[in-house]
Amino acid sequence: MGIDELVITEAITRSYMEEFLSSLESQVAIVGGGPSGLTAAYYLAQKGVKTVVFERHLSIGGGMWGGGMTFNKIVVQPEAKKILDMLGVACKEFAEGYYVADAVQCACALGYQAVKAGARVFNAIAVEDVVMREERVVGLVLNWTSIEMARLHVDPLAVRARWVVDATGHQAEVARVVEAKVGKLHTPQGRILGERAMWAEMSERGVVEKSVEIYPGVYVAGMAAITVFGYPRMGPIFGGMLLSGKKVAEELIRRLGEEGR
Ligand code: 48F
Repeated sequence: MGIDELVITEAITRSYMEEFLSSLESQVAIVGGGPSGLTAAYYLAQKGVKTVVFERHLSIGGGMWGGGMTFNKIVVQPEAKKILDMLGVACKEFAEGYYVADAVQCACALGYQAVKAGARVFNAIAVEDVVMREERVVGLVLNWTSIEMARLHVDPLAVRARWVVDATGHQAEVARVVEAKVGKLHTPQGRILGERAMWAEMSERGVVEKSVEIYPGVYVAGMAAITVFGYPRMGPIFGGMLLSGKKVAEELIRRLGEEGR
């Protein structure tokens, strides 16, 4: 049997389009496939929540691959180690309360487990805006990263989601769009405060605490939460990222459950 290029092309195009069409409406749309976004996706999908992740880059994993200064190891605390154990990532105790894991293994495991659990990841797609109805975000505006990079004047497309998670990292891109469009976030300060200088302990606590709804329909996770709430950065300790994603997933599972009642 020969190999037909047209069959390959049709297989890719049809399969992709089928999945894209079935992702036009989801329960949770996560912007950013870094550690916080992927952890949220994993926990949501595991509970059967229809979850989609949009990632600007070709590769998921965000800032995890390079550990600290490209020494590709990450550090996590005991609570977050439990998540890595569950994902099948090997952790080694370095000192009391500090575990070291391989950054590449972590990034691969997170992506693999999230997709295996049922999350649909669309890479090479950038979120450039939100869709709103009255005072609530109800969807995302998307375009190909390649179009963004080439600065082509091409209109985007839109998807709908009951909940959006801003897991875009240091830039808090979705929060910035919402702030720019509506003028005021539903946070105590009403605006993005910006990330402060490094203080790992305070930041690791803050990132979980501040992984909350910042505007109707929008949650923040990971470094985006730090940026919105003006907390310090923490460097290559990743426990807070994983715990933040888990917290947002649990919160959304609860809220979707309440809505379904
Ligand atoms: O930056 P990133 O890894 O965010 P995170 O999950 O984790 C932060 C840590 O990696 C590290 C740290 C903790 O120790 O300080 O920085 O908070 O992943 C964010 C992902 O979002 C993508 C981006 O390419 C990256 O993979 N992203 C950002 N903006 C957009 C986006 C956008 N507008 N559309 C789609 N993807």
